[in-house]
Amino acid sequence: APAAEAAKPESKGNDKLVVGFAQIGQESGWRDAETASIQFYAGQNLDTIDLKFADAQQKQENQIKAIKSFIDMGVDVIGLAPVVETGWDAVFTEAKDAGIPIVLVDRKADVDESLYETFIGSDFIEEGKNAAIEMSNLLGGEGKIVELEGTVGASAANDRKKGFDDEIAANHTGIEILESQTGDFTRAKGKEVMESFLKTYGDQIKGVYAHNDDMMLGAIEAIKEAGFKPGVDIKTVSVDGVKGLFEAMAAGEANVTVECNPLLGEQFFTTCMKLKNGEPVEKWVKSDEGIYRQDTAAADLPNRKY
Ligand code: GYE
Repeated sequence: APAAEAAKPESKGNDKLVVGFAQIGQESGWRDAETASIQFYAGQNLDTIDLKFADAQQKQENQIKAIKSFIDMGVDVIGLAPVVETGWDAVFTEAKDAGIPIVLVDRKADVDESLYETFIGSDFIEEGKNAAIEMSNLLGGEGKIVELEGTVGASAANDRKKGFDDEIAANHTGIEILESQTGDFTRAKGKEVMESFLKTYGDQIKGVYAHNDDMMLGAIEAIKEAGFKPGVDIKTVSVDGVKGLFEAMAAGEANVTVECNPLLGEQFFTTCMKLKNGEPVEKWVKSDEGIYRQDTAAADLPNRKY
């Protein structure tokens, strides 16, 4: 409609799909792969896609600012990987009032379903549950472990914890979590927190569960520096499936990674295009993912894309 077009300066006389994407930052190899996937797809389709990309450097306030500026630009669709789950109601309502659909990518937001169109991403509860089963198998159903949590308040951290805890409580009561602490999804903090766990609990620790591979790669360094063998003395289960973790598995220094797919670029833009064209989209576009273990890591490595 002409009236709507007048209110959308970027779209006016622009047949391209104009998308604003508010990325979290660059905390992990996983996120770098996601950013690359989104920018690559847009770059391959410059004649039909105009991508405005914002990096929020891990701050929700920066993501909110980016969304507000996308609303002012009058983009067709706003994509967001919400750093934390809560605190989005006001800005999502602004987008809705401006007639701009919101697509959540890779992490969920805790808002009324009417405030966003769809979530494209993984089932983190399922990932946590699978991680618990793998840990229990590695430890023969019994042992003390520590947990490196993701960013406080992030859906990927909340649900990976819940899925893991529920599965342990229901079916693997011989597994005891000595302590859980956030490592903010980064390698540096994962290492730091693991060092302090090792100081406190020493050889009581038989396993580490990390909410992402980057934190585990940091933890592996800490374990080695403390004189233990990661993957042997201390078993590891983490989430993502980044190349570095496959290398660690191939070297015998890690045990399992539960895959979480960051290559969402094509799905994201296909969904945005449907929304621009007024076509229906599913409320949750779920990723298809596997579980990878040490025994096949060397063979799997050449096929890994991130
Ligand atoms: O697992 C982690 C990242 O939101 C699913 O964020 C994503 C998570 C991913 O930094 O490595």
